[in-house]
Amino acid sequence: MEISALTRSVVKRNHAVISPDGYINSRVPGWDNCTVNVIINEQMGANLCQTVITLKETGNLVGSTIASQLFFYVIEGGCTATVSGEEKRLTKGQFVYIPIGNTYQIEKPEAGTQLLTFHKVYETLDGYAVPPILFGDAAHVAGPSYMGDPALRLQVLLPDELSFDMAVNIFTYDPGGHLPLVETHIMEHGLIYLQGQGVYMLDQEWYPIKKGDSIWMAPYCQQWFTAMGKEPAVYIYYKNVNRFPT
Ligand code: UGY
Ligand code: MN
Repeated sequence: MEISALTRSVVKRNHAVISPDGYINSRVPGWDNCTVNVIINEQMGANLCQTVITLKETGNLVGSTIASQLFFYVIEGGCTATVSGEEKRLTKGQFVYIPIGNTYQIEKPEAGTQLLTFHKVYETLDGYAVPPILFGDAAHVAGPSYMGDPALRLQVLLPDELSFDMAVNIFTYDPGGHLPLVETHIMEHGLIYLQGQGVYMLDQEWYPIKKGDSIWMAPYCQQWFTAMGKEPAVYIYYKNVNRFPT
């Protein structure tokens, strides 16, 4: 018999591993007929919010972006997204970036639709306009090798432009592939595994990780990952970028 007092989830000062076995649902005003799990939030010391939303067939998300920009990514299934009047059907691997100052509706989901969101308070930059609404498809984003290692591939989903203060990337590691160095950096991450498994080192502690798990890494949380198993390990991650280090 499994012992319900055990979990792989941990929440520490500068990192967290959240596995789905610890999920407790939140009710979010405007997000109806769905299950919302708030994975990362300022309550844990983070400067971003990450949620996973599982929609019923009647699921309907309505809202507007005010201080925070919002990024929706379809993990499973499909739905219709309308952003300030622009409507598109989104399926697995597709996404929409919603800058501040817009209204949105997500509706008509397929059964079993699961969405990922990243939210970040937008920091304006003198001389640059707020970025535009952006619909995209990860399947159409190139994945060049990372730092010259063909076992690692990085897809950059949002434009590499100064008007954007957040990046969302998909990192794919072939089995045995690993980060070429222990990263020690000011940027913060939120991520969720879309596929595979491996071992993550966070702040000199070691964690087994697999599909469905999420991780928060605070600024300067040291990080390294190696993929294990028979299929590539894939995670989609958030990173704050392009602003002056105050
Ligand atoms: O972009 C990054 O900082 C990325 N290489 N970090 C990570 O995957 N933990
Ligand atoms: Mn990093």
